[in-house]
Amino acid sequence: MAKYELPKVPYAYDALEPHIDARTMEIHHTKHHQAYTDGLNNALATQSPEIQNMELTKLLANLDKVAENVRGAVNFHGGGYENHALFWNSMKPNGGGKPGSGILDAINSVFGNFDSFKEKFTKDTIAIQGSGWGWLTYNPQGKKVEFTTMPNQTSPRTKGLVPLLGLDVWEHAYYLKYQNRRADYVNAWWNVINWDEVDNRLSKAKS
Ligand code: MN3
Repeated sequence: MAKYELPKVPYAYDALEPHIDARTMEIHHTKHHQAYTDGLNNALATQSPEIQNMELTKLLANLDKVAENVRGAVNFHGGGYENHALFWNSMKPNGGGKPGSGILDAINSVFGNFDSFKEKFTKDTIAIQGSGWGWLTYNPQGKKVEFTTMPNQTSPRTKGLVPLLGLDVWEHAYYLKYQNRRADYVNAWWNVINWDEVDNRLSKAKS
């Protein structure tokens, strides 16, 4: 059984230059994302058809259903699989700027205004210790967006949150171009965000 395949990146590896360089994109996708894909398939291979056939988003939100001996692997590789698929699709060449009305209203109602949100996301994501992600999520309980950081590849879904926009701050995401300058990478990333995609995710999460 090899249910999961490496998802496509919807633009060329050099399309996000100069903000994210082609070599980083290529290695990040073909090596790192591939490794999460393989790791997820391997972990699920030992599980029942019921678990194997469960939607990944559901699986990540219900890790207690997975046998204990592979739970950590499904958390890590399953999170890594979905996080990266979301990541590629939430970027585009000539992206950035301010988001459209739906997501902007949601951001404004929680953070006051877009600049305050951007400042918090930037500051708290740069401050992540070790490897992890900064996330704008939708909380279906509170019916509002929220910012959270997650360690390693753990999905926001494990906390009942729907991921809307995530930034990977593992060193593999930026070290070739930015070396130790994580802040420069985070600041550059705002220029490639695909806000239409983020807005679509919010609409879906609310419906
Ligand atoms: Mn990564």
